[in-house]
Amino acid sequence: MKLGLIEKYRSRLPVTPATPIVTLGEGGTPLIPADKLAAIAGLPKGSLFLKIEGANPTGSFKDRGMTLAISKALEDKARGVLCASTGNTAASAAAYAARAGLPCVVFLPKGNVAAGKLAQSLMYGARIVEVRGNFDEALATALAAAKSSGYTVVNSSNPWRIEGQKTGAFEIIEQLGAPPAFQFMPVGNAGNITAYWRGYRESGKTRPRMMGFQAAGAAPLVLGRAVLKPKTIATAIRIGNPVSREGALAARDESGGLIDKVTDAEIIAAYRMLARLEGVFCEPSSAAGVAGLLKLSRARFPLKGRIVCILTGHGLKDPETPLKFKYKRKTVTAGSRVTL
Ligand code: AN7
Repeated sequence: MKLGLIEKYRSRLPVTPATPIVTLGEGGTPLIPADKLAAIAGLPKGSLFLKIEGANPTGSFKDRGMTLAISKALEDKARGVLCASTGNTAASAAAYAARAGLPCVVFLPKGNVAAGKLAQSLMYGARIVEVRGNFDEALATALAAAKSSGYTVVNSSNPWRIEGQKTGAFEIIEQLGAPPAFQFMPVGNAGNITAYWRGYRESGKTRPRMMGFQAAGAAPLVLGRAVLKPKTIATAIRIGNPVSREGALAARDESGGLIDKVTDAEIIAAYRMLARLEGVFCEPSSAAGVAGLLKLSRARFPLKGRIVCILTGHGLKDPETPLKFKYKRKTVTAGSRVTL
């Protein structure tokens, strides 16, 4: 039987014997080498790895924080849980709330949530509030609704979310036998880069340089100011005013890393390369870190040592984006001769 990550890392997480554990067997995701991508980035064989967070129970890294946030909400006798989300937090909250028997309300930016994520929230039985506006506006709407409602907010402003997500760093250290030299990852609300940095710091060994990448049309941390109308094909990171801004900047500065931006074209190129060259189908936002790695390698940024890219969500979350591309395909009559 696969234990969830709370049981695995109990001594390093804020739980007590009285905490009711709500788990779907999250964590323990694969870390696999990506030698073809490494060659394209001019890196030696065996130096580049992908952390497949799409292998979590609801298909994204959000499950790491949600197992803890929902367990704590249950322990605290919350009436229910709510969140605003670009889709993955909502899907994860809805699943863990269903398992806990807690009502769940999700506030979604109308028209900008990938189909698979919306399908998940519907299936898990969450109440769905579609907000005419972007994620940042949906979050403000959700927080106003939460006030004196008895509902616990499970956005990454919830401290348990970050605590749970830090376990990604613990796993990578176990899988490599040591921390990597660099970690590349997408940045939206900046909870994940904050959480990984905490995990690496708590592990008390050498630490990677944290390399975060935002979409060029939604890059508040690169510009140094909020973006009122964020725009990107990578809807998961279509966020103009990150909640964990300070955490992300600290991760960058304390690790000697950087937070940069990548264009939609660069994101899509990396997204397609991952699938075609490595057999790894992630969602577009997840490819932002790899797009950043390719961008830096083109600019001859000095990269040395082992590099991990966090692929935050599964490609099947968003079945619509791939269908926009042109592919060669043909239709034949059954029984007709097809030459290969
Ligand atoms: C696939 O679900 O913000 O920088 O509301 O779904 O920790 O926000 C999702 C974010 C990267 C960015 N990759 O992580 C939400 C939400 C995927 C994501 C991010 C998200 P953070």
